Order: sequence, then C-alpha cells, then structure tokens
Amino acid sequence: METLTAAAPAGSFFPSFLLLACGTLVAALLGCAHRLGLFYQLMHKVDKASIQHGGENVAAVLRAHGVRFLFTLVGGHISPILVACEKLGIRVVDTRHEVTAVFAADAVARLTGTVGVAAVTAGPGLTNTVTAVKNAQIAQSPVLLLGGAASTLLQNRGALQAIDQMALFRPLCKFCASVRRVRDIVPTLRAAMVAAQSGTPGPVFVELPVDVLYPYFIVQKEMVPAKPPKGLVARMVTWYLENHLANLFAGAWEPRPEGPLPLDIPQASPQQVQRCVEILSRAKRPLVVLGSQALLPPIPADRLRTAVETLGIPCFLGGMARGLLGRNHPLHIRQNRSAALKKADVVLLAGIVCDFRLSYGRVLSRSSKIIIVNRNRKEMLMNSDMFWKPQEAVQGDVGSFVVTLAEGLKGQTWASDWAEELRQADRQKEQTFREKALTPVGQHLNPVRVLQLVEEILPDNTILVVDGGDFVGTAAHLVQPRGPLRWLDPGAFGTLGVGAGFALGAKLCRPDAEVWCLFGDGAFGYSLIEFDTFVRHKIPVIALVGNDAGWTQISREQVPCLGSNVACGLAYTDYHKAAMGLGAQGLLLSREKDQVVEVLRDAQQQCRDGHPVVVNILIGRTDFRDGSIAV
Ligand SMILES: Cc1ncc(C[n+]2csc(CCOP(=O)(O)OP(=O)(O)O)c2C)c(N)n1
Ligand SMILES: [Mg+2]
Repeated sequence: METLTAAAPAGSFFPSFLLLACGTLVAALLGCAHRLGLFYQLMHKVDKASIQHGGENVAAVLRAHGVRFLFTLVGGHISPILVACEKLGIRVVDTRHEVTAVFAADAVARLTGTVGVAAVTAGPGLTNTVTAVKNAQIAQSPVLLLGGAASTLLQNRGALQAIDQMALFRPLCKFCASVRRVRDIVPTLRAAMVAAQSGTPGPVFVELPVDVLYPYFIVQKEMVPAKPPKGLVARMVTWYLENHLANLFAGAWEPRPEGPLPLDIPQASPQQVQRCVEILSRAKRPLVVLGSQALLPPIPADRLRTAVETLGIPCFLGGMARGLLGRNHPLHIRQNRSAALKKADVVLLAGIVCDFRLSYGRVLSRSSKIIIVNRNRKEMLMNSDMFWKPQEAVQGDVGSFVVTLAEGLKGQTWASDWAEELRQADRQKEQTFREKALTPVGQHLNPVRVLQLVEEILPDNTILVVDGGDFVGTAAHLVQPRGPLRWLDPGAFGTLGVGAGFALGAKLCRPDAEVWCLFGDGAFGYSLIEFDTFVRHKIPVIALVGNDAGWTQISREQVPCLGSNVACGLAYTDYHKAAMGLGAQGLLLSREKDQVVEVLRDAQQQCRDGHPVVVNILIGRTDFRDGSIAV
C-alpha cells in the first residue's frame, strides 16, 4: 500500500516550502509593523500642532478618582504632572524628602479610604521612597506612586537618573507598569487605582518616562535630528525615530473614560457567617480583637462601631482600629490583652493576624475556639497549625463580616461578669500608671506625668500620630484616640520617620482637626526638616518631642545584654530652637520650666493661629512595656 507521502508528487515539496517561508515572512513583517505601531497609526492620528501633554492625562485620571492632594519632591522628569495637577485644582504639596511624600500619601489613603498619591522623579527620587512604599505594603495602604523615568528610547543607554525601576518596585507593589505611549496613560492609571484598592489593598507603581509626559513639539526636538539625514543608515535611523515619535503620540488626545473601575472586594459566604454566629452564640467568654483591616472601605467607621456595640462583646483595638469606640467605652478593654486572650473561650480575630503582635499565635489558648477573618488568605493562616488553629478561617472583607455577624447575633447577650473581670484588670493597670506618674525621676520631667496631662488636654477632634520608641510606646498606654481614624502609627514594619509625612497627610484631610504628633527625639530627627514644609504650606500641627537624649528603646536592651551603649546616645538637643530656625514656633518643657498644661495650651493656641509648633520635652527614660521609669 502506498503511503500518502509516497503518493505526493516529488515536485510539490518546493511550492509548499515556499508557501511556508512566504507565510512566515509575511507574519514576521505584520508582527514588526504591529510592534512599530503602523496599524494603529493608520486609524489614529498624531496631532502635531497640539501643545497638550501626558501630564494632563495623568491629572485628569486623578481628578476623576477624587484625588485632592498630590505629594511630591520636584524633578524635571515629572514637572508636567505637577503643573497639570495644579491647573485642575489638585493641591500639590512639595516635601523636603521623597519618603515624606509617600508617608503623607499613605496617611491620606488610610484616613479617606481612597488612594493616596505621590509623584517623584526618576532614579534617586524613587529610591528615596522605598521605605515608605514598603511600609504601605505592610500596612496594606493603597498608595499610588508615580515615578519619572528616562525617555522610552534611552532606557538602558546610560541616561541621567536611569536605573531598572521596575525591578526595584515589583517586590514592593501589587501592580507595576511602565507606560510606553501617551494613549496608555489613562487605562494604566485606572488599572493601577483599582488594583491598589481591590483584594488586599497596597501600594502600586506607575512609571512615566519623560517622553510620554511632555508635549509633542518638545519630544520631537529631543528625539528627531533637526537636519535631514545623509546616507542610508542615517535615513533608516531617522525613519525609526520619527515612527517611534508618531507611535508615542498617535491617538494621544482621543477621549477615553477616566473614572474609577469597579473594585473587587472578597466577601465571606453566608454559610461561613452562619457558622460563626453559631460558635459565638454558644460562647461564655467571647472576645474580639479588631485590627487595621476592619477600617477599610466599604463599611464606614460609624457603621462598624454600631455593629461592634450591637455585638456587645468586649474588644481590643489595634492599628487603624484604635479609637473605633471613642474614649472610655465600656466594651473597650485596653490592658492585659494576653491574659484576656488566654481566658476567652471564643476569640474573633477581625483584621488582625498572628504575627509578632500576637506572639505568632502562641498567645492564643489551645482550648479557645478561634474565628479569624481577613481579606488575605496567606496572612490569615500565618503560623496556623504551628502555634494555633482556627475553628473558622473566613476570607473576606472584615467590616462587612462584622456587620453581618452582628445582624445574625442580634438580641444575644453575654454574662456581664466577663466584661467586668476584664475592666477590673484595666483599672489595676491604670492605677499602676497613676503611681508611676508620681514617682520622682532622677532628672528632667516624668514622662508618664507629662503624657497623662496630654491625655487630659486633647480635644475630641484630635488626630494622633506616633513615631518613636519608648516614649510613644508609653503614650500608647496613656493617650487615647478620641474616635475612629484618629490614630496613625507605622504599623507592623515599625518604621521610624513616619511622623511628619503622616501629620502632613492628616492635617490636609482633616483641616479642622488638631493634629498632635508624638515623637521620640531619635525619630524626630527624620521629620525636623519637614517643619519647613509645614511653614511653607501653612500646615499647623503640634509636635511633642519626648527628648530623653537617646535611642532608648534600643539602649534599654543593648546595655544589659551586650554591655555597651554604643550608637544609642543622643544629646538634649534644642529641637524647639531648630524648629524656630525653620520658621515654626518652638517651646521648651523642662524641670526648670515645667508648666506642662500652660505650655501645651500655648502650643494649641499657636497652632490655632496657623503656626506649626514643636514642644521639646526634656524627660527621664521610660520602659513602654510597663511604664517603669529609669531613675
Ligand atoms: C527606620 C528605623 N531605624 C531604626 C529603627 C530601630 N529602632 C526602633 S526603636 C528605636 C529607638 C527610638 O528612639 P527614640 O525615637 O528617641 O524613642 P525612645 O525609645 O528614646 O523613646 C530605634 C533606633 C527603626 N525601627 N526604624
Ligand atoms: Mg529617645
């Protein structure tokens, strides 16, 4: 029997080969033409006369998403973005360090439930933001970082400030994109905005090379030689450059939707909520621990607060959930969390994870039933089966879960002696602090006493920002946030240096609030120069610097463990005078001048008059773990 191949006439091999070769060539040419944007250019024109620029497209998307502030430190690469934002009424606030710009954007994101935006220049501008971007990633804060870059043709060719920025930000951001054509600015930014807020929120990065941001006539001047080329190679290069330019700008100014895309937020299933309702309804000593994720949109803080009150279960509040129940709420337990967790028979971990803050889960009792809810599965199950085991692990939005849970448990009550037992422990700890406040200190002021007076003085609209070691750790025990979204700390990354940026973002979002920033003297060093920013932009905030002339939280362990205080010492620096040098108000509190209440009231008045204020408080040393004071 003849095979098919054998049956084919020998001469037909060459036409089929030719056909295949021609087909491949045509496909390659079409692919090339597509890559060069030739087909797109057939349908979409380049408006060579237009003076519009890509910065305007950026600003239009930001405005359509309700962005009110853009934090920056200027650079030629990003000037078009800044100028266009200013023109559209987005307030551009320039800081003295890029890291501050991103911290400020982070604060805006946390306080408004939207995306905070910072724009910085290529290369060192971007590398300067890394700590704040990482902090936002760990705090799950939706920040959009816009970065300048060398022009699309000069990347990897030794241009000024040019490095592989994408490689730098890919591990830090949940979405990274480099815009290659002006027409891609709008869709890329919309995708970045939605990514920042969907699922587990976090920072996103969009790189905008200079040639997608500047107007046609400027880019043309930079890209294409003014004189007509001579010789074949030069002509081919010029054709390539002209085509690259045309492809950059083809269809650039065509109208496109600029507004927000729908978010993708995971929700718990009704069956899971029902199972949790059943577990909790059988509890005798239930306990709730609420963490930062509980405060994320879409559930507003007030609705969450009502749900927590309806549940009627005693709760601990951490991270961004601090202040949710206001000051001195009967359900809010503040001290001895580990002991309470050991005694509880059902624990609801709502938006808090078993990391170092809960001793990796070891703080939970093996005999308690644990319900954990989180948007992020990996985070939710962190260290589970090693140190703890969830009865129900619910992947979904925390606030929505708590609201549905409260509806399911409506009418349920728990024995009041459980909450009373927990409150009793609180009262004991507070008594200990009262005694500490009266303990004489070896030198300077007693920090516990100072912080107690701060707690008494703060008005209801205060937003507290904390940045430091022991002094602010002690403040976390003594100073209570007045309501939801009135407390900002760095979060699990433990970053020193967040203070000025957070205060800047907070004051802009809530101009009527008093923003009080509590600093360690070490931490304050990072923020001092931003008092220049506060003065220039008329941002009146109050900084209280707990000046113990050292990096005490470190020294407190280093000296007994390793026998040296090396690198832990600072001086009793006149931070108030340094602030005055920058144009802010400066006040001193010391043993010789210890009119604490008067000086704090003076600071408030100065602040109301529009001045940023630094109060330099010379203090003895504290240990935040138990408020003990080094004498
Ligand atoms: C960016 C950064 N650098 C260093 C540290 C390590 N660190 C944690 S607490 C601390 C000491 C803080 O000193 P200060 O702000 O003066 O507060 P104090 O403990 O003295 O009250 C240091 C250096 C850190 N967490 N973050
Ligand atoms: Mg210190």
